[in-house]
Amino acid sequence: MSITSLNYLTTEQVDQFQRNGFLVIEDLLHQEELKTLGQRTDSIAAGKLPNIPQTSVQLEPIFRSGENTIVDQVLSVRKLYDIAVYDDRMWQHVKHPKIVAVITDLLGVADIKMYGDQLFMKAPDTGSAQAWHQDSASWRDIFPMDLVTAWTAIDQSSIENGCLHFIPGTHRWGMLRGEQLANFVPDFGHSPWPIVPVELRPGSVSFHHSLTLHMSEANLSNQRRRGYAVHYMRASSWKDCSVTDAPKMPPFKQVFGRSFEGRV
Ligand SMILES: O=C(O)CCC(=O)C(=O)O
Repeated sequence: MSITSLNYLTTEQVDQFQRNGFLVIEDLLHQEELKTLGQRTDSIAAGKLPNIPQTSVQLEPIFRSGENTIVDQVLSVRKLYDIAVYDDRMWQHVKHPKIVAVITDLLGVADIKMYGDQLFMKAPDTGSAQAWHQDSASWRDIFPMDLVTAWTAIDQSSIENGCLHFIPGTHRWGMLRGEQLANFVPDFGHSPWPIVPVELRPGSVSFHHSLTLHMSEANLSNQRRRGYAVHYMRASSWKDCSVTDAPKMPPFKQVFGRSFEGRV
């Protein structure tokens, strides 16, 4: 499949994303693709791929602090990040034609770079929660604040094992940090700010805007919940180097289309 035009999604799907700040596409990946992705994930978490630096592996807090002893390395990892720049299999996923087609439609441009990637392992019993946040509140050196994440369910993602939850329309609120956000959190779940849990079958992908508020609960179930989040931006984005407290990222790789002099 090749992508040459911005018309993979229907107008209704693009409208839905623009209205809610997120969109679900069920069964985007074939089961075979998913199987190799899941196997690669576990090999990286197990430390079997020497080209992935240890700095890309973050353990769950209870293992980091020594409160729990590591019995199974793979099930002790909280997340793997910045892995696609080191690993061809993960990069293949970043460039997946269907995912890139959705991203170009949602951003409305064909020139795309990867901002970064994070693989949330969310192991049974120990997978920790992710509090309410907007991604651009961390990536506050990238402008415009109009990035899109493709979150691929490697396992079934359910309310029980900590699926993503979104608050529709919050991508139109602008950036909220610290007290600006904390002030609203008690209102979430009540009108006019419903919380929408997004349960996904393995191989389905949810897409969210970088200002959409989202969170996930701890995994208290006995089922794994791995999700691979790839963050895409316009190749014409600008990085404000005077912002010093944003994450330090590897060089941004071109995913599709053109690059622009003086931009990311
Ligand atoms: O997978 C999770 O639990 C958190 C994901 C997330 O925050 C993101 O993809 O931006």
